[in-house]
This record gives sequence, structure tokens and C-alpha cells, in this order.
Amino acid sequence: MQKQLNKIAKDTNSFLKSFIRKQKKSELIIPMQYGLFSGGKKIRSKVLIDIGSLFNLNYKSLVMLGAAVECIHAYSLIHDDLPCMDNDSIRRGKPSTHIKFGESTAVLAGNSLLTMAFEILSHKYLNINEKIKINLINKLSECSGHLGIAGGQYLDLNYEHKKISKKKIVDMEMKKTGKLFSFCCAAPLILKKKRPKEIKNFENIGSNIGLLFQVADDLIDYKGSLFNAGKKTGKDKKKGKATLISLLGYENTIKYGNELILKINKKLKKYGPKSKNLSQTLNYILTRNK
Ligand code: GRG
Repeated sequence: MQKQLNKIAKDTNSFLKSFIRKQKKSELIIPMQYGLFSGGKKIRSKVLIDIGSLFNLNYKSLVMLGAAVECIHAYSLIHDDLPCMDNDSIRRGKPSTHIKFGESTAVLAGNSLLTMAFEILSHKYLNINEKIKINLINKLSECSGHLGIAGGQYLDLNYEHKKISKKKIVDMEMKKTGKLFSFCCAAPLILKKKRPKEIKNFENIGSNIGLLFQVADDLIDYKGSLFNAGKKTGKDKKKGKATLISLLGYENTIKYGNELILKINKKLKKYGPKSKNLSQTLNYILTRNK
């Protein structure tokens, strides 16, 4: 699993580096690269490639789609760390982008990474049918906006220090973290021109993977260390964050995570041994320490 993840991270970074190298230079490139190449796991790309392998899709195209997703992810982390958001000074064991380059530069580097995702999807390097490209761009923009990551982040910030129901917390996590995973699960089916119903099924799998990811993130914040996690831990309680762990407790949250894995695996059963990679990824997501 770790070997596959390392290969995907290496291939994604190589694509992104060469994409940036071929562009004109600007002052923002250094902070953008800092946010993109400071050691992220590339787990979203892994999920996208695992789903792509269920449908025998071309690895290089999947890496490019993953690269676009990683640009959005890096953008969300840069903005998430800003003082007006979660105000974190350490990310991936290093100073956050705004600590290193200043707040306004971090905002602009984040914005530029968002638009870079769509430059990648619309670029001629991604050699796919134009209609499919438009569908991918439409899905990724929908997942990133007010109905997706940005909307989820709004809820996350607004739920602080309030008593929030489990249903609302799940909805918030599925937007904030789940929507990007939904794109990763839907994109291979969009590429394969599958029916909307099938695409929707995989979007739902993505929402549950996002929720699983967030469950693990809560567990890391609760029990993990700065050394392993590469970011400060124990913050959720201090900030009065509405999390599943604050509602269910530590043990029940682990149980909830395992039940999510069973639920997702059940949906993947019809793909037989081909779904083994994704099942391994799910276990990795829940048991990771960073
Ligand atoms: C990106 C459209 C858009 C809007 C910005 C700030 C913000 C609005 C959203 C924040 C969303 C956010 C930070 C969700 C948390 C997801 C999460 C647990 C991230 C950590 O992901 P990892 O562990 O990170 O995959 P690495 O470091 O491995 O890349």
C-alpha cells in the first residue's frame, strides 16, 4: 500500500512540476509550490486511481485528474490554515504557507492553485473528448463551491461552540472533506461515459470515504502527536469544533469508522478482486497516524 502511494505521489508531483515548468514564471509560483510539494500523502489521487482500475482506465490520464484534485486540496489547506479560518501555524511539519510568505500571498497562492486545477482539466495534455472534459470541469467546480468544500468549511466554522446534531455534522463533513473524494470516485465513471445513476452511486461511495477520512482526522486530533501528524493536535476540543468524536466518544468513533468501511466494501463487492486496492486504501485511511 505505502509503495503504491509513494509511486502515485511521485508521478503526480512529476506531472505537476512539468506542468508548472512549461508555464511563464511568476512571483506566486514559489508559495504555490510550497503548498503543493510539502509532502502531502496524495490519498485523493490514490482513491481516484483505485476506482479507475476497476474500469481499466489509462493510468496517465488518471494521474492528470488526480493532479487537478491535489491542486484544489493544496488550496483548501493553505486557506484552512489562515488566521480567519482555523489559524494553524504548522502544516505537514513545516510553517503554514501564510507563516512563511505572509497572509495576502497565501490567499493569492491558494486562489491560483484553484484555477490551476481547471487549467489542467481543460488543457490539451489531457487527451480526452471535449464533452467529457466539460463534464469533469462541471463536477469538480460543483464539488469545490458552496455546495461542496467551501460550503462545508463555512458550516465547520459556524458550528464552533454550538451543540450540533449527528446528522448535521455528517452533512458538514461530507461537504468539507467528502466532496473532493466524491469527485475522485465519480471522475473515472465520467471518463467511461457511465450512466448518471452509476455515477451517483460512486459519488455516494466518495462521500462515505470522505466521512471515513474525517473520522480518522478526528481520531488523530484526539490521540495523535505533532511529531507524527505534522500538525498541532488536540485543537478540536479547544476550538469547540463540532465533531463525531465529541458526540460519540473515542471508542464509538472507531466503531463508526469500521462500519463505514464495511458499508463501502459491500458496495464494491460486485467488482471482485479488482476492488482489493481500494479496500486496502480504506483501511489505510482509518488507521493512518498522519
Ligand atoms: C478549496 C474550494 C475550496 C475552498 C476553501 C478552507 C476551505 C475552503 C476548506 C477547508 C477544507 C478542509 C481543510 C478540509 C479538511 C480536509 C482534511 C482533513 C485535510 C487533510 O488532508 P490530508 O491528510 O493532507 O490528505 P495531506 O497533508 O496528506 O495532503
